Amino acid sequence: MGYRIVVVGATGNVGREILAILDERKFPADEIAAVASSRSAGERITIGESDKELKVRNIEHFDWAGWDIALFAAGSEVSKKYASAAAKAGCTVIDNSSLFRMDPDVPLIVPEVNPEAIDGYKAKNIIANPNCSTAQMVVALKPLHDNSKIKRVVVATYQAVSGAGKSAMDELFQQSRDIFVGDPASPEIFTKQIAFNVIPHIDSFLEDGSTKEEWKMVAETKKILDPKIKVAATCVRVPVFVGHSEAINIEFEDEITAEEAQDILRESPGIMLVDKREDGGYVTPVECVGDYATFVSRVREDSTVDNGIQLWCVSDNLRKGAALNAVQIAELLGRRHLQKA
Ligand code: 11C
Repeated sequence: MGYRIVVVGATGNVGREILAILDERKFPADEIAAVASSRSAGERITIGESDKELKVRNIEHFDWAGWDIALFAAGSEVSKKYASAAAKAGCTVIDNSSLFRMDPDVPLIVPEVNPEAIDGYKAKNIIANPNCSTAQMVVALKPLHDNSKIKRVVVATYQAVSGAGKSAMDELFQQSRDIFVGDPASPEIFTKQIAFNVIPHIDSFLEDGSTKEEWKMVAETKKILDPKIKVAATCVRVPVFVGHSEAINIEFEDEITAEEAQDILRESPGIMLVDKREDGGYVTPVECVGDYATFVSRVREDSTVDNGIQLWCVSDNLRKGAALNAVQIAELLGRRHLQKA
């Protein structure tokens, strides 16, 4: 007997990836319900590259009773409206939005980093999935932190437009084409031209001059990995369709060489070290698309601080940053709590 799984936001960027990954990893599902807003209800969607199809069901009339796990990937508003009802009906919610992440009764999980924290999910029957830029960073930081405590992290992100949804991908495509043929590029989703440009602004501005995306990297890293770690983040949108990149500068309590850091990262779960110190001997976002790994390259010592290491980290933001992590949480939940005979 397998699980009865609901995917909410099944027609979106992350929802489609969740369906593909459930299929790729042969998640033991007896039934999968693809659920979305009334606008998409009735559409037929294919699962990944397969010829399997699902008919999209309307969330407004969906009965959560009898379903084991719901993976929500439709944004905070939809989670706010439906996630608690689903959880109360006995369907464990794995939520991709930022809505529950800082709730002390909701575990925020990256399975390679803090799997044991999932045991607290019963308080609300909800588990939160972190922001994509946090997920890949904590995968890279965790094994290094286990070796020597991290005091401070300074990170600059280079985030793909798919993090902002399908229409943002369309905007990059359209603007690139417009500029190429000499037409003006008109920003709609982004505040400035994104084609052939970079924008140092993701999510809303906070009073201290930082953005919500930057705040998420700080607060989520503390909740997932260690509240003592100080994080300074600058989050930047770049004209890349899929794959977030991060330049990460880490300060440790104890001395660590670049070679030791490479050896640790090479052996760590979820990480692929590609660090040849030669032309092309590193990973770029286009190479990580469709992959599960968090790629780490350019590991080197930072001689401007005591015990400093710098590295480059790239991952598919729709996969490890969202859909894959959510499916891994479902797998972890199955192993630790919801065993099926
Ligand atoms: C972006 N990181 O790249 C965002 C997308 O809190 O789940 C995910 C937002 C979130 O725009």
